[in-house]
Amino acid sequence: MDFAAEMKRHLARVEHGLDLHVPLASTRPTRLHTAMRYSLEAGGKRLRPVLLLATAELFAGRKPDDDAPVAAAQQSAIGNPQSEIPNPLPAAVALECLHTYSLIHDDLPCMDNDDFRRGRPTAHKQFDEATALLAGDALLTHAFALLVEHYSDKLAAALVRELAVAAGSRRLIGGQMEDLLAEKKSDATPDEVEFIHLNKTAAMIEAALVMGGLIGNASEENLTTLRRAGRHLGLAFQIIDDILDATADTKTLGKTAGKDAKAGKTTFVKLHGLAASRRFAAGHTAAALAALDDLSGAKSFLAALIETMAGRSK
Ligand code: GRG
Repeated sequence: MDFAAEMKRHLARVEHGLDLHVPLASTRPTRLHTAMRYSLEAGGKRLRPVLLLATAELFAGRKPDDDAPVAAAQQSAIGNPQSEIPNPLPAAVALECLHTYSLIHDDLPCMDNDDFRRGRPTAHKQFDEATALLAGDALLTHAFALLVEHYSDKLAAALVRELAVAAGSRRLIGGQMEDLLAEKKSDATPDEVEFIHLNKTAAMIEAALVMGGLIGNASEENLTTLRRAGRHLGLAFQIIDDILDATADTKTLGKTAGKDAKAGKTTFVKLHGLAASRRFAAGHTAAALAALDDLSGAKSFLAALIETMAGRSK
């Protein structure tokens, strides 16, 4: 397996999916659609949609023809080289829309008040607060519309449920609420920090793997294994995010670095120190890989992706 080529293929699918499944900036209301696309097209690692696509392929039962060029004539096939499973691309786009909404709202003056995201001015800086708020709202809503429009009733219900729970008050939004409260005090407990990581970060990564599994018609047992892998991967991802915030620069990250320490925020790094944080991240990465071992299928891309994420620099 050529990891770089596989990653390129998945990323091309995601970009194609965003082109295809998000309203064009030229359509009315153009300001809103322009703002939605501004934040989406700023890039980002596309980690969650790639995880979803790769997981769905795991259950598709046959290896994709990874060198197939992305030719215009093949546009309709790009979304789904494995025709025996439903096309995972609209769900991958839904996940990226939802994730991008959370970033836009997180950057708003009433939350993190950030000027810089994905290497660009944040949405409220580029447009205005009301437009950024509405672009986030619209991306959130659009995510669910995509799931309902593109999948059979039964699968759509399962996908909507998974995403709604992951993005809801007990998980993503709940994690964000606790994070905002924790920022106001410098003595958050390890338990509070773990709640924030599990819900603000790991929930959407779990959802990526589980939604991929649902599209691949994975068994209940395999869905549970995917959830476990996602949880560990998400925890590793957030600990590494905390480490990068403390050690990397703004240009490399594409978002403001050093914010946590400046705000006196209790992070994993503040609680445990850099060396122990690196050990915890490595432990969660190993646990995610071990969970993957419990699944059958061609797992080498997913395993390599998990390892790459552990060594990421942004
Ligand atoms: C506003 C409901 C609501 C939630 C906000 C996503 C989020 C929750 C806050 C952003 C700040 C943060 C550090 C969140 C933890 C999750 C995380 C590391 C998000 C950034 O994800 P990346 O690194 O971003 O995958 P890109 O830009 O690469 O997609």
